[in-house]
Amino acid sequence: MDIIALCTPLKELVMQAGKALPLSRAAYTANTLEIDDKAGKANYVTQYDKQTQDFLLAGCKKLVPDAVLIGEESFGTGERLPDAAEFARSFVIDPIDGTTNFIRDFRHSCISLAYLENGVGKIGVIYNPWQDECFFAVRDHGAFVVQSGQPAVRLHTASTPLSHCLLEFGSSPYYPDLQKKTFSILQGLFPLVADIRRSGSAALDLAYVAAGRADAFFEMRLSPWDYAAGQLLVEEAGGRATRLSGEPLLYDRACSVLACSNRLYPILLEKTNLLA
Ligand code: LIP
Repeated sequence: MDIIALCTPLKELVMQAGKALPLSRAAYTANTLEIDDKAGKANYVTQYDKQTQDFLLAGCKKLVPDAVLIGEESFGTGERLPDAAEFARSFVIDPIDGTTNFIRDFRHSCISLAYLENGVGKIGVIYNPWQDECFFAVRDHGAFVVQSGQPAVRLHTASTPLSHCLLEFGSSPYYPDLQKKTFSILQGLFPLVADIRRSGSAALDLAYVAAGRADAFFEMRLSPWDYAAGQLLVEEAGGRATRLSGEPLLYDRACSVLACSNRLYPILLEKTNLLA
């Protein structure tokens, strides 16, 4: 597969889906937001998550007919997933990452789509329609961001010393049993860094690490659709994204995520494991 050639139509597909979303409460209240509860605390899905996923899956099928399609809204929370590593070609898709933010008109959510070959990310696209910012990466060809039709800008992770770091984290709200560990790590790291941020969109958190807007991100449990595109962005921008144990991210089930620059990685890997 010519992944450079495939990246452009995938970006166009994701941006078309993003531009179709209602970007303010006024817009979607008019269409009455339908919110369904999924398994797990604070785990919601709207008709826009489902419609966006249907649109993206149909578009991916046209572009790569033999690819296996793995979309968030096709699976239950914590369910075992088809392992992308077993397929020559697959797409891993989060139709709206940051669904709670979307429901609350927080205006910080995105569409995250990754194309993988034998379980290895080859193309990642993360689009935030509220900022009209599209982050994308092609394996071995770099990570970029394009905003409102401007020329693409190359992304590089920041080289911030630990004491000046901006640390993003996720609170794994769907898994209350992980709260103690999450805040134990946070309590241990907070005095060592400049400050913390919790945005509500893991995919955008990873894109921001790749862009150098933040220096590190961790979350105790996420699903492959939350991190598939962001992992490639971080790696192509000069960083690492693994489980908190240092093992590779999983693509057949949920796992923890630690992402940061190559420089910070050994330091944060050691400290988070001491604190967990
Ligand atoms: C969300 C992530 C967030 C995490 C939530 C949820 P969703 O993705 O972006 O970081 O804390 O538990 O996984 O469910 O909005 O696509």
